[in-house]
Amino acid sequence: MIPKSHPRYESLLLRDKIVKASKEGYLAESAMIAHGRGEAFDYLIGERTTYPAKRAMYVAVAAMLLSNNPVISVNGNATALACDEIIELAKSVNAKIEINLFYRTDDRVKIITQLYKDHGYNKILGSLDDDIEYLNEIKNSRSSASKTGIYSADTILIPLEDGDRAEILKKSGKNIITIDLNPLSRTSKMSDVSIMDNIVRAIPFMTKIAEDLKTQDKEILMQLVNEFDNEENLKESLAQIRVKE
Ligand code: PTJ
Repeated sequence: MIPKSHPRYESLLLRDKIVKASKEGYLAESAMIAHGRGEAFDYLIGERTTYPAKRAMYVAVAAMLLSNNPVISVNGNATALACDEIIELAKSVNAKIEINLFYRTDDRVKIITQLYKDHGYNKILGSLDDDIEYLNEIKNSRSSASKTGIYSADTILIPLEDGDRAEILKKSGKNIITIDLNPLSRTSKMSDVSIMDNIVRAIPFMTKIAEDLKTQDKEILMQLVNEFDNEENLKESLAQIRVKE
């Protein structure tokens, strides 16, 4: 038990979730390295949601609400840290959820499928019995996608995504949104909307934004999306990294 008074309480809680998920057998072997990298960037931005991240979240939610087939892609880390919150966001923007693993194994897919069921979500795509197609006709697991999900999606939210996979998705012509604490990652640079924030803060905030944007006219959502410049926003995100003594 971590005492609530511990100065690193929130951060240690997330580490605990990652350790638990690793013991449950559904994380990639390198998941803790990825988590540690995220943690370091979060530390450098003061573990807060910055203004450029908020702006990107408004644009991301608007884009999802405007899409015909938005999909939230989930991997081991995203599930360990924000399973319930992802389900909430999916409901709120009417998006599908698809298991999309960089290090895909049947065992991991099985455990993650069951986990979402245990959390009340039975419609997960990318499971073992789903209809799988290959993006850009590349026949390997990196480009596999559910026929009714990522394969036919127009907008995909890919939190904590590896650069290779992001590149394949981008090349297939999809509108890509990422949540990635590293504004210098290939995924952040390649995406159409990059949210430099911790997934545990970003996803619930996006659900709140969705409740607001759902009441707005379509023109306002389109304006948000059209006026957004991801490159500029990433520069502003990077400038949020300040080393204070
Ligand atoms: O479950 P799998 O097989 O799909 O594998 C998942 C990982 C994350 C291991 C895989 O996609 C991977 O290797 O990813 P990368 O290349 O390490 O990229 C993950 C990115 O997520 C890095 O840029 C991290 O800084 C960032 N990141 C880590 N934790 C968080 C985060 N971003 C937001 N919130 C976090 N909590």
